[in-house]
Amino acid sequence: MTNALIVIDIQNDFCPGGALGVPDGDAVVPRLNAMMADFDAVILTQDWHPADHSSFASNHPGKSPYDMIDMSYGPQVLWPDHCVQGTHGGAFHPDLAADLADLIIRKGFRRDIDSYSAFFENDRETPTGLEGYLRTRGITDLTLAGIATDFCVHYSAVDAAGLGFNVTVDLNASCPIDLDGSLTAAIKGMKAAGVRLLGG
Ligand code: VGL
Ligand code: ZN
Repeated sequence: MTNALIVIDIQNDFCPGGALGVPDGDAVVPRLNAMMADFDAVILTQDWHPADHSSFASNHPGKSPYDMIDMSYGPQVLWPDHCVQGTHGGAFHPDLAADLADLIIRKGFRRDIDSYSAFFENDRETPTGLEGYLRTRGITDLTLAGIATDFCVHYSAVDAAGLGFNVTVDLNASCPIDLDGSLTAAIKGMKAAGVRLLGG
């Protein structure tokens, strides 16, 4: 068994004071840092959008953050501008031990498609390449944690389980956005996909 810790989107914009700040988003950082030593590989994901990204409400006249729209690939939540490439909001939280990561995988960099999952973009078929990296390193077991439990952690975990990895999500090292019941739906979806849930 070879295991990896995948730390999802611990970026300033998802922490208190950030554009899409989740209450207590920064509280999981010490726990994540401590967990890193227990794994054969540490991977960080980074939400990384161009300023004209189609998931931003500001790029859809008349729309507000958290409205839903139909994209070519299905329904999409519109978000406040966040994690714009090269900005402070897109940078990792300064206390995250990012130097200990083997790989940083960026997602959401194509204007016309959002990407919650670390494995596939929101069309559910365009790969990020992470699967190939993990397989070529012989990694079989994944622990995922970070922000947001009900979006990027959830989608990444369900995809990883679907790809045949043994997947655990550590809820004590994760933080939700919790939009219209999204946390309850995410927990249900992860359980149904065979994801092991720790804590919570
Ligand atoms: C995320 C909303 C928009 C996340 C990313 O990291 O969960 N959520 N972009
Ligand atoms: Zn995003």
